[in-house]
Amino acid sequence: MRKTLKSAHRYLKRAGAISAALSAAATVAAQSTAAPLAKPQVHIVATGGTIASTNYYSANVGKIGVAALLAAVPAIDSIASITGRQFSNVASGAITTDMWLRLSRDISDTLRARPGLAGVVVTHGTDTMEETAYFLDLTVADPRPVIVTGAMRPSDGIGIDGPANLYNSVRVAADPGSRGRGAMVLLNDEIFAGRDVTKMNTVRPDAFGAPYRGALGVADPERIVWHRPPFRQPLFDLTGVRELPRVDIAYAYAGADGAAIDAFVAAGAKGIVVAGVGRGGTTPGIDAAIRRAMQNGVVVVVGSRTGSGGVAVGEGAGRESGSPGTVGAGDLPVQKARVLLTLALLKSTDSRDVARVFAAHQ
Ligand code: DAS
Repeated sequence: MRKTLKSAHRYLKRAGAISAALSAAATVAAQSTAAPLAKPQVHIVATGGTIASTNYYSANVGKIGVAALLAAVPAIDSIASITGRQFSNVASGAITTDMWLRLSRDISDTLRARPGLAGVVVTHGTDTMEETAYFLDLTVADPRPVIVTGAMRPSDGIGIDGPANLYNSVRVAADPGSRGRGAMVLLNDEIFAGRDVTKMNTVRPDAFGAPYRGALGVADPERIVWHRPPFRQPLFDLTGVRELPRVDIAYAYAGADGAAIDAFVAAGAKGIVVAGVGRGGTTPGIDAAIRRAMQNGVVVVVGSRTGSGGVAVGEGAGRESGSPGTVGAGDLPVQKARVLLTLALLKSTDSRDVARVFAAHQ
């Protein structure tokens, strides 16, 4: 009983601390001038997803906030000094490009305001986590790490993975070896580069992988193990960017015509990524629509729907499939190629420039 009260007291204390952290930006400013703490400081930005859900497999899906997420992992207190912010509480299918912009700025601003912070953890739905992680990887310039995590099982499920993922993400965010590695994804003890990671299973706790390049490291019980030295690709500066251009993905399949591409162009797409067959192949109908789109100034990138392996990179990569002038996605999955094309279009709408960007990000 005493123990229960003690942990309830600690929970309330933590919940109070978090709501104070949420209440005003001034709190963040105050923390930056506070005396240095013995434990590393980690900031958590919660966006929603299964990790923050209850009754997930029912018609009445519930939500829990960042304070309750932390309360489920009391051991975090022993490894880091935590602050938290509720950015949103949505399934990741509801994350928009506008939210990417705000989230990236929010994280960069927090890191700038708090030099004592070791790193940031973002909790996120797993469905589009890889896209958000890649966007943050390409836009948060600070060398301190951003770890994106979530859960495959809801917070009130059996054998839940959320608390372990959150705990390990805080460990990785606090680990000096994380510096200079950009935004990463951690689930199931594995650490992946934001660029390389993809969701490969709809339900299993080991749903994430990087089929072409492999994991960056693992969160072992006694230490964080890194398999490769830090490496970052060129970044994009979001200063002055108010909105991101529309970029859509068109899926190729036997007999596909160009209706989807024509519709995307009509809807205002500035870029289109084609999920090509095999090594970036298309269909006669898609080729014709690609030519029409390019005549309208739309930049077209061709990737593959296969899930692993690359397509030729560089302007004219689609020549093989009958669409010269397209840009090859390399080994980026189409949903990642969409993120890169969205940012590349902020700099240039010339497909030759975009091809150089794609080449630089392989
Ligand atoms: N609810 C889904 C999402 O928000 C799945 C999940 O988080 O695992 O992406």
